[in-house]
Amino acid sequence: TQGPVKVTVTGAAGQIGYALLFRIASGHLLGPDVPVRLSLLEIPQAVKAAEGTAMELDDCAFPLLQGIDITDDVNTAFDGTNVALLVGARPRTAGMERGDLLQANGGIFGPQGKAINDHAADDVRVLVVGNPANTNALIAQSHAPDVPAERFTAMTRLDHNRALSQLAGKLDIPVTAISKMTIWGNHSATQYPDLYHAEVNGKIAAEQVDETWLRDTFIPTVAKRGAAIIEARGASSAASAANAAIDHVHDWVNGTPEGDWTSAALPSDGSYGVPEGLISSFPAVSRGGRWEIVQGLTLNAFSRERIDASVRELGEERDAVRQLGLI
Ligand code: NAX
Repeated sequence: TQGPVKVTVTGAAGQIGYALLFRIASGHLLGPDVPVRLSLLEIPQAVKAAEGTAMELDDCAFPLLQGIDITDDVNTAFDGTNVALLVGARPRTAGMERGDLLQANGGIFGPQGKAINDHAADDVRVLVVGNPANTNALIAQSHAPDVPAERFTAMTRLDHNRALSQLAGKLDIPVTAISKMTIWGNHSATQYPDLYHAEVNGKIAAEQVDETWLRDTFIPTVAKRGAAIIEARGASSAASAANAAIDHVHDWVNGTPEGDWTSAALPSDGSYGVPEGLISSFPAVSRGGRWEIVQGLTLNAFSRERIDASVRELGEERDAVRQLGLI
């Protein structure tokens, strides 16, 4: 291939950025023989901190890292970018209404979508991590009419990995014994981690745990894990979020293993009754550098109800950003 792959990370001076950049530069994002060039986007007040992180990246002398650009200009940041990790977002602060939150994020993800549209490489792939991730991805995508819609994705891989870990702990098995885990819907408390298709050593996971545990412990533990981390650490998930972003892009570029799938929030094509265009989490495989939604799964009444509830929330978020003129 010609030249390094350009990876843009927004919110580069934040805590996820700090956990993410070193793994990108060491080859975990794209592969151990793929040179990378990093582009760090920050707000002006945080550029200096990003420069500090870049000094540390230099000091690692990573063989694959071919350069680091740091900017507060969105057009520069996405110029020629192949992989865009949209991490920086406006967090909800005390007294902030949902409309204010969506508005503030619209002000970030709209211009970033436009800059990606106008300046990124033709093969650009976008992963939105910053919350509300699914709807921020929708906002960015709606400002990038020239980029295929399928290139805009949002992260539910952390939820997926949390679900693997919780199930493995419950059954006292290694995570490698589990396949076909799915997170459906929104990256929010309404998300639905599905054990009716997940398998443990080839057998349906739901049949190996009791239903009370599945419904009253497993699902809420996975869905509320972010809050539990904040409670324990005094800060939100950072290294695990960075790890999940690495997993998502790695699988998107390099493919998912045969006989298994993962979870990713992808623009719906109407599969499983999810309205077309909503960026919702699905069971997904990656083949030839493209995500495909796993087809043909049968949903029981419980799963149907849970998925519908989460998708309804996504629809409400879309209506809200539409009303605010953000998409
Ligand atoms: P931090 O507050 O540590 O870092 C965010 C960084 O973004 C800051 O350095 C800030 O200056 C920068 N930023 C803000 N606006 C920007 C803009 N317009 N352009 C460029 N940079 C900008 O947050 P961190 O813990 O790193 O989390 C980042 C985001 O990830 C948050 O929105 C958080 O809610 C979200 N998360 C998403 C997860 C997921 O599974 N999808 C899990 C982890 C995390 O909670």
